Amino acid sequence: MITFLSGGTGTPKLLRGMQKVMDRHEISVIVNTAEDIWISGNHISPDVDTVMYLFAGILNTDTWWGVRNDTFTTHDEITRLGVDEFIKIGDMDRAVHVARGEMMRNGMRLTNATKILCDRFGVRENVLPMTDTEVTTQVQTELGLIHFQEYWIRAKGKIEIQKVMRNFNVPPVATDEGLAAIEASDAVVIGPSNPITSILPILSCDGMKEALKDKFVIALSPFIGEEPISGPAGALMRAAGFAPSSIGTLNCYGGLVDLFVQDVRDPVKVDHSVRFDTLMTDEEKSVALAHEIVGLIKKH
Ligand code: FO1
Repeated sequence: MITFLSGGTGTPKLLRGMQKVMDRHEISVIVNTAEDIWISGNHISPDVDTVMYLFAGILNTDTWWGVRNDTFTTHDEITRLGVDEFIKIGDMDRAVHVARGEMMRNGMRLTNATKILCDRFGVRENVLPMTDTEVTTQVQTELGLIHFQEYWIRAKGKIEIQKVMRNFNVPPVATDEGLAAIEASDAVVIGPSNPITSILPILSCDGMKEALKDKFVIALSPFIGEEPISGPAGALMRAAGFAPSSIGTLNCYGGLVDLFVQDVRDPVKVDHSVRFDTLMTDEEKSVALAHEIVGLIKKH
Protein backbone atom coordinates (compact mmCIF):
# COMPACT_ATOMS: atom_id res chain seq x y z
CA MET A 1 0.00 0.00 0.00
CA ILE A 2 1.09 3.58 -0.66
CA THR A 3 -0.55 6.57 1.00
CA PHE A 4 -0.52 9.86 -0.88
CA LEU A 5 -1.05 13.32 0.58
CA SER A 6 -2.98 15.33 -1.98
CA GLY A 7 -4.53 18.67 -2.82
CA GLY A 8 -6.69 19.32 -5.85
CA THR A 9 -4.04 20.15 -8.46
CA GLY A 10 -0.68 18.50 -9.08
CA THR A 11 -1.04 15.33 -7.04
CA PRO A 12 -4.20 14.13 -8.88
CA LYS A 13 -2.08 14.11 -12.05
CA LEU A 14 0.31 11.69 -10.33
CA LEU A 15 -2.63 9.62 -9.05
CA ARG A 16 -3.88 9.29 -12.63
CA GLY A 17 -0.62 7.48 -13.41
CA MET A 18 -0.59 5.51 -10.16
CA GLN A 19 -3.99 3.97 -10.99
CA LYS A 20 -2.35 2.38 -14.02
CA VAL A 21 0.76 0.99 -12.31
CA MET A 22 -0.63 -0.20 -8.95
CA ASP A 23 -3.43 -2.39 -7.70
CA ARG A 24 -6.11 0.25 -7.11
CA HIS A 25 -7.01 -1.17 -3.68
CA GLU A 26 -3.41 -0.51 -2.64
CA ILE A 27 -3.80 3.27 -3.09
CA SER A 28 -4.86 5.45 -0.15
CA VAL A 29 -5.12 9.21 -0.50
CA ILE A 30 -5.34 11.62 2.42
CA VAL A 31 -6.89 14.74 0.94
CA ASN A 32 -6.79 18.38 2.00
CA THR A 33 -10.14 19.72 3.22
CA ALA A 34 -9.04 23.24 4.23
CA GLU A 35 -10.53 24.60 0.97
CA ASP A 36 -13.97 23.18 1.74
CA ILE A 37 -16.81 25.65 1.72
CA TRP A 38 -20.60 25.68 2.13
CA ILE A 39 -22.15 27.33 -0.96
CA SER A 40 -25.91 27.81 -1.56
CA GLY A 41 -26.53 25.49 1.41
CA ASN A 42 -24.39 22.63 0.11
CA HIS A 43 -20.97 21.28 1.00
CA ILE A 44 -18.15 21.61 -1.56
CA SER A 45 -14.98 19.69 -0.85
CA PRO A 46 -13.02 20.61 -3.99
CA ASP A 47 -9.93 18.49 -3.44
CA VAL A 48 -11.82 15.41 -2.22
CA ASP A 49 -14.14 15.70 -5.23
CA THR A 50 -11.30 16.07 -7.71
CA VAL A 51 -9.65 12.90 -6.37
CA MET A 52 -12.99 11.04 -6.21
CA TYR A 53 -14.01 12.06 -9.75
CA LEU A 54 -10.57 11.12 -11.06
CA PHE A 55 -10.83 7.61 -9.61
CA ALA A 56 -14.45 7.36 -10.79
CA GLY A 57 -13.27 8.20 -14.33
CA ILE A 58 -15.56 11.25 -14.61
CA LEU A 59 -13.19 14.13 -13.80
CA ASN A 60 -13.03 17.04 -16.22
CA THR A 61 -9.32 16.81 -16.98
CA ASP A 62 -9.38 20.04 -19.02
CA THR A 63 -9.87 22.04 -15.80
CA TRP A 64 -8.93 19.35 -13.21
CA TRP A 65 -12.09 20.16 -11.25
CA GLY A 66 -15.75 19.25 -11.70
CA VAL A 67 -17.40 16.52 -13.76
CA ARG A 68 -16.63 16.02 -17.46
CA ASN A 69 -19.42 17.28 -19.75
CA ASP A 70 -21.38 18.68 -16.79
CA THR A 71 -24.10 21.27 -17.40
CA PHE A 72 -24.58 24.50 -15.42
CA THR A 73 -28.37 24.96 -15.59
CA THR A 74 -28.86 25.35 -11.82
CA HIS A 75 -25.84 27.63 -11.43
CA ASP A 76 -27.06 29.91 -14.22
CA GLU A 77 -30.61 30.04 -12.82
CA ILE A 78 -29.46 30.59 -9.20
CA THR A 79 -27.24 33.43 -10.38
CA ARG A 80 -30.14 34.93 -12.37
CA LEU A 81 -32.26 34.79 -9.22
CA GLY A 82 -29.67 36.91 -7.45
CA VAL A 83 -27.64 34.41 -5.43
CA ASP A 84 -23.95 35.32 -5.31
CA GLU A 85 -22.60 31.92 -6.29
CA PHE A 86 -19.03 32.93 -7.11
CA ILE A 87 -17.96 29.33 -7.74
CA LYS A 88 -19.21 27.82 -10.98
CA ILE A 89 -20.90 24.60 -9.91
CA GLY A 90 -22.00 22.00 -12.43
CA ASP A 91 -25.32 20.19 -12.04
CA MET A 92 -23.81 16.70 -11.47
CA ASP A 93 -21.20 18.18 -9.16
CA ARG A 94 -23.90 20.00 -7.21
CA ALA A 95 -25.78 16.73 -6.65
CA VAL A 96 -22.69 15.47 -4.81
CA HIS A 97 -22.57 18.67 -2.72
CA VAL A 98 -26.28 18.37 -1.88
CA ALA A 99 -25.91 14.70 -0.89
CA ARG A 100 -22.81 15.34 1.21
CA GLY A 101 -24.36 18.43 2.85
CA GLU A 102 -27.41 16.38 3.80
CA MET A 103 -25.28 13.57 5.25
CA MET A 104 -23.23 16.04 7.27
CA ARG A 105 -26.27 17.97 8.54
CA ASN A 106 -27.52 14.60 9.80
CA GLY A 107 -24.33 14.25 11.83
CA MET A 108 -22.28 11.99 9.56
CA ARG A 109 -18.48 12.35 9.60
CA LEU A 110 -16.95 13.67 6.36
CA THR A 111 -14.91 10.43 6.21
CA ASN A 112 -18.07 8.32 6.13
CA ALA A 113 -19.86 10.62 3.69
CA THR A 114 -16.83 10.37 1.38
CA LYS A 115 -16.82 6.56 1.65
CA ILE A 116 -20.53 6.38 0.72
CA LEU A 117 -20.06 8.71 -2.27
CA CYS A 118 -16.94 6.85 -3.45
CA ASP A 119 -18.83 3.52 -3.23
CA ARG A 120 -21.68 4.99 -5.30
CA PHE A 121 -19.14 6.04 -7.95
CA GLY A 122 -17.44 2.61 -7.92
CA VAL A 123 -14.15 4.04 -6.62
CA ARG A 124 -11.81 1.25 -5.53
CA GLU A 125 -9.12 3.46 -3.98
CA ASN A 126 -9.30 4.60 -0.36
CA VAL A 127 -10.13 8.35 -0.39
CA LEU A 128 -9.74 9.89 3.07
CA PRO A 129 -10.42 13.50 4.07
CA MET A 130 -7.56 14.75 6.26
CA THR A 131 -9.89 15.46 9.21
CA ASP A 132 -13.58 15.32 10.11
CA THR A 133 -14.01 18.82 11.55
CA GLU A 134 -14.10 22.12 9.69
CA VAL A 135 -10.86 23.95 8.99
CA THR A 136 -10.51 26.81 6.53
CA THR A 137 -7.51 28.37 4.85
CA GLN A 138 -7.95 32.14 4.88
CA VAL A 139 -5.77 34.80 3.34
CA GLN A 140 -5.24 38.38 4.51
CA THR A 141 -5.63 40.73 1.53
CA GLU A 142 -6.73 44.26 0.71
CA LEU A 143 -10.30 42.85 0.76
CA GLY A 144 -9.77 41.71 4.38
CA LEU A 145 -9.43 38.16 5.68
CA ILE A 146 -11.09 36.00 3.03
CA HIS A 147 -11.61 32.29 2.28
CA PHE A 148 -8.95 30.88 -0.06
CA GLN A 149 -11.63 30.15 -2.68
CA GLU A 150 -12.69 33.83 -2.61
CA TYR A 151 -9.08 34.78 -3.33
CA TRP A 152 -8.55 32.13 -6.00
CA ILE A 153 -11.88 32.24 -7.82
CA ARG A 154 -13.60 35.58 -7.11
CA ALA A 155 -10.38 37.65 -7.10
CA LYS A 156 -8.79 35.31 -9.71
CA GLY A 157 -5.65 35.12 -7.55
CA LYS A 158 -4.80 38.67 -8.69
CA ILE A 159 -4.60 40.46 -5.32
CA GLU A 160 -1.66 40.50 -2.97
CA ILE A 161 -1.64 38.13 0.00
CA GLN A 162 -0.13 39.47 3.21
CA LYS A 163 -0.70 36.44 5.39
CA VAL A 164 -2.07 32.88 5.28
CA MET A 165 -4.05 31.52 8.23
CA ARG A 166 -6.03 28.42 9.12
CA ASN A 167 -9.30 29.02 10.93
CA PHE A 168 -11.12 26.37 13.02
CA ASN A 169 -13.32 26.02 16.10
CA VAL A 170 -11.84 22.65 17.07
CA PRO A 171 -8.14 21.98 16.36
CA PRO A 172 -8.07 19.52 13.42
CA VAL A 173 -7.13 15.95 14.27
CA ALA A 174 -5.99 13.26 11.81
CA THR A 175 -8.65 10.56 11.41
CA ASP A 176 -8.24 6.96 12.61
CA GLU A 177 -8.74 5.87 9.00
CA GLY A 178 -5.92 8.13 7.76
CA LEU A 179 -3.51 7.02 10.48
CA ALA A 180 -4.36 3.35 9.82
CA ALA A 181 -3.66 3.83 6.10
CA ILE A 182 -0.26 5.34 6.86
CA GLU A 183 0.52 2.56 9.32
CA ALA A 184 -0.31 -0.07 6.67
CA SER A 185 1.74 1.64 3.94
CA ASP A 186 5.23 0.85 2.61
CA ALA A 187 5.70 4.55 1.90
CA VAL A 188 3.96 7.90 2.02
CA VAL A 189 4.15 10.15 -1.03
CA ILE A 190 3.65 13.90 -0.61
CA GLY A 191 2.45 14.80 -4.07
CA PRO A 192 3.40 17.93 -6.05
CA SER A 193 0.55 20.00 -4.59
CA ASN A 194 0.62 23.49 -3.13
CA PRO A 195 2.75 23.17 0.05
CA ILE A 196 0.91 25.96 1.89
CA THR A 197 -2.75 25.44 1.03
CA SER A 198 -2.79 21.69 0.32
CA ILE A 199 -0.01 19.86 2.18
CA LEU A 200 0.58 21.94 5.34
CA PRO A 201 -3.11 21.70 6.35
CA ILE A 202 -2.77 17.88 6.20
CA LEU A 203 0.55 17.85 8.08
CA SER A 204 -0.93 20.18 10.71
CA CYS A 205 -3.66 17.73 11.72
CA ASP A 206 -2.87 16.43 15.17
CA GLY A 207 -1.19 13.00 14.97
CA MET A 208 -0.11 13.29 11.33
CA LYS A 209 3.54 14.30 11.75
CA GLU A 210 4.10 11.61 14.42
CA ALA A 211 2.60 8.99 12.09
CA LEU A 212 5.01 10.00 9.30
CA LYS A 213 8.15 10.03 11.45
CA ASP A 214 8.94 6.31 11.08
CA LYS A 215 7.68 6.01 7.52
CA PHE A 216 9.59 6.24 4.26
CA VAL A 217 8.37 9.64 3.00
CA ILE A 218 8.93 10.80 -0.59
CA ALA A 219 8.00 14.39 -1.47
CA LEU A 220 7.68 15.77 -5.00
CA SER A 221 8.40 19.43 -5.58
CA PRO A 222 5.59 21.45 -7.20
CA PHE A 223 8.16 24.03 -8.40
CA ILE A 224 10.46 24.33 -11.37
CA GLY A 225 12.74 27.18 -10.41
CA GLU A 226 10.44 29.82 -8.93
CA GLU A 227 7.49 28.78 -11.10
CA PRO A 228 4.83 26.52 -9.60
CA ILE A 229 3.80 23.75 -11.99
CA SER A 230 0.16 24.85 -11.43
CA GLY A 231 -1.90 27.17 -9.24
CA PRO A 232 -0.93 30.04 -6.92
CA ALA A 233 1.81 28.30 -4.91
CA GLY A 234 4.37 31.09 -5.44
CA ALA A 235 2.39 33.93 -3.81
CA LEU A 236 1.29 31.68 -0.95
CA MET A 237 4.84 30.45 -0.25
CA ARG A 238 6.10 34.05 -0.05
CA ALA A 239 3.20 35.10 2.21
CA ALA A 240 3.92 32.15 4.51
CA GLY A 241 7.62 33.06 4.71
CA PHE A 242 9.09 30.36 2.44
CA ALA A 243 11.05 30.71 -0.78
CA PRO A 244 8.85 29.86 -3.79
CA SER A 245 11.11 27.02 -4.89
CA SER A 246 12.01 23.38 -4.33
CA ILE A 247 14.24 24.29 -1.38
CA GLY A 248 11.41 26.36 0.10
CA THR A 249 9.11 23.34 -0.32
CA LEU A 250 11.52 21.03 1.47
CA ASN A 251 11.96 23.57 4.31
CA CYS A 252 8.20 23.83 4.58
CA TYR A 253 7.97 20.06 5.28
CA GLY A 254 10.38 20.45 8.19
CA GLY A 255 12.51 17.31 8.23
CA LEU A 256 9.74 14.78 7.50
CA VAL A 257 11.04 13.93 4.03
CA ASP A 258 13.41 10.99 3.36
CA LEU A 259 13.64 11.41 -0.41
CA PHE A 260 12.97 14.57 -2.41
CA VAL A 261 12.01 14.53 -6.08
CA GLN A 262 12.62 17.52 -8.35
CA ASP A 263 11.93 18.14 -11.99
CA VAL A 264 14.82 17.51 -14.40
CA ARG A 265 14.59 21.15 -15.52
CA ASP A 266 14.68 22.70 -12.03
CA PRO A 267 17.73 25.04 -11.82
CA VAL A 268 17.51 25.23 -8.00
CA LYS A 269 19.48 22.17 -6.92
CA VAL A 270 18.45 20.44 -3.71
CA ASP A 271 21.17 18.17 -2.26
CA HIS A 272 20.50 14.42 -2.60
CA SER A 273 17.32 14.95 -4.60
CA VAL A 274 16.23 12.57 -7.36
CA ARG A 275 15.40 14.11 -10.75
CA PHE A 276 12.51 13.07 -12.98
CA ASP A 277 10.26 14.68 -15.57
CA THR A 278 7.42 15.79 -13.24
CA LEU A 279 5.38 17.98 -15.61
CA MET A 280 2.73 15.30 -16.33
CA THR A 281 1.30 17.16 -19.32
CA ASP A 282 -0.50 13.99 -20.44
CA GLU A 283 -1.51 10.59 -19.10
CA GLU A 284 1.55 8.86 -20.54
CA LYS A 285 3.84 11.21 -18.58
CA SER A 286 1.82 10.62 -15.40
CA VAL A 287 2.25 6.86 -15.86
CA ALA A 288 6.00 7.26 -16.49
CA LEU A 289 6.46 9.28 -13.29
CA ALA A 290 4.28 6.83 -11.34
CA HIS A 291 6.60 3.99 -12.48
CA GLU A 292 9.63 5.95 -11.25
CA ILE A 293 8.03 6.59 -7.84
CA VAL A 294 7.04 2.94 -7.42
CA GLY A 295 10.62 2.02 -8.41
CA LEU A 296 12.02 4.27 -5.65
CA ILE A 297 9.76 2.62 -3.08
CA LYS A 298 10.70 -0.92 -4.23
CA LYS A 299 14.40 -0.02 -4.03
CA HIS A 300 14.05 1.28 -0.46
N1 FO1 B 1 -11.84 26.84 -9.96
C1 FO1 B 1 -11.93 27.97 -10.69
O1 FO1 B 1 -10.90 28.56 -11.03
N2 FO1 B 1 -13.19 28.47 -11.04
C2 FO1 B 1 -14.34 27.87 -10.68
O2 FO1 B 1 -15.43 28.36 -10.99
C3 FO1 B 1 -14.24 26.65 -9.93
C4 FO1 B 1 -15.37 25.94 -9.56
C5 FO1 B 1 -15.24 24.74 -8.83
C6 FO1 B 1 -16.37 24.00 -8.48
C7 FO1 B 1 -16.23 22.82 -7.78
C8 FO1 B 1 -14.96 22.38 -7.41
O3 FO1 B 1 -14.83 21.25 -6.71
C9 FO1 B 1 -13.82 23.10 -7.76
C10 FO1 B 1 -13.95 24.28 -8.48
N3 FO1 B 1 -12.82 25.01 -8.85
C11 FO1 B 1 -12.94 26.16 -9.59
C12 FO1 B 1 -11.46 24.56 -8.49
C13 FO1 B 1 -11.03 24.96 -7.07
O4 FO1 B 1 -11.38 26.22 -6.73
C14 FO1 B 1 -9.51 24.94 -6.83
O5 FO1 B 1 -8.78 24.83 -7.99
C15 FO1 B 1 -9.14 23.88 -5.91
O6 FO1 B 1 -9.74 24.14 -4.66
C16 FO1 B 1 -7.62 23.82 -5.75
O7 FO1 B 1 -7.28 22.92 -4.81
